[in-house]
Amino acid sequence: MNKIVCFIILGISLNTYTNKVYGYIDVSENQSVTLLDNFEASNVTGSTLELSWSPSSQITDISSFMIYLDNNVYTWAPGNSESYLIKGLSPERTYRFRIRIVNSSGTQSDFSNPLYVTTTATVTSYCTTLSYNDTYEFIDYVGIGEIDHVSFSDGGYIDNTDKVANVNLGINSIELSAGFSGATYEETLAVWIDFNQNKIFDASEIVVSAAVPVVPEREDMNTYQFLIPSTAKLGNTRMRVAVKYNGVPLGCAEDFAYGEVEDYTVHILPFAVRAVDQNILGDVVNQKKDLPTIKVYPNPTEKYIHIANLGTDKNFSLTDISGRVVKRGVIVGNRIEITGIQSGIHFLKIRNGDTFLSHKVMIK
Ligand SMILES: [Ca+2]
Ligand SMILES: [Ca+2]
Repeated sequence: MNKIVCFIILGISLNTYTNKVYGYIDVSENQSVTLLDNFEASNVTGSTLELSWSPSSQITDISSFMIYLDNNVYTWAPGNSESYLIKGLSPERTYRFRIRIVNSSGTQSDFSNPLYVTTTATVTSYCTTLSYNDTYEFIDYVGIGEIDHVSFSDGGYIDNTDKVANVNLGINSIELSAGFSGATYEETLAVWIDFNQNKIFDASEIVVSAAVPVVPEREDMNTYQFLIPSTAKLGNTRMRVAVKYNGVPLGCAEDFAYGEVEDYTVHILPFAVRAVDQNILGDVVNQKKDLPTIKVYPNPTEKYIHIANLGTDKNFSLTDISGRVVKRGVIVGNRIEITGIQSGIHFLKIRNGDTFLSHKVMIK
């Protein structure tokens, strides 16, 4: 099919760049011309490959390269570049790459000849992804299982895989917070867990994708529940957390302008047999290890939640029935003031290192 929608011939000489430039032209591949010399792929893996080319012998005024993956723009590369690392690909799949050249006045060239590349069968390492700028917004809290990690800007990406959380097949929860150095912005949080341990975060492994709620006083931490399917492989695997300004983060395919990416390890265990118990003070929803003697009272309550047998001061968070964290901090004086918190069922989580207790509390 020869489909030329429109074109604008900008030059006079048949041998100049401007003569090759078309205004937003849609041409079939058999009309495409070779605009790049030595356009080829190397270092092909199951999820990445490197495109490279030599400076065009036909075009001299190059502002940038528009790299197309199949029919979509994958990225823009600077005009002085001669290679680009393509990330976030799937194993054993053939991709088509084409490039258009953009000149200094913004006009786009025709497509280059297509380059077809097939990725390998296996992926040997996790993809890298980062934000270029984590000055204004970043991840400042990740809480899951034994992980209770407060941070600030970490340079766009940080490998926290030395931090390990035990999780179970079935329903789990994670607490996340985006931090800001000044004004707050519209952010989206996303979490992936590599359930099948193939070192690829695919769409079925997104466990959280949510806009950061805009709430007063930067109390922007939320608890998100998610399901680890019974098909997930047991053992250690990677969890990736990302926060991104003005858009949904992608697990591998992009580096982006504003936000942060943090990687952790989760240790997936079989389905949990949860200790649901009734004591005189309320329902113990989940209790681990060395916190069996802690008592929470009264229940219902209206001004303070008292905690008996606490021992040393411990971290807590209080979430409402929708999962929003309404208060968090350190328990001081064996009580938590709840004045001003809306009435209703809440969940008090008390942390002490790698142990925690969740307790259902009715606030009057
Ligand atoms: Ca951080
Ligand atoms: Ca995977």
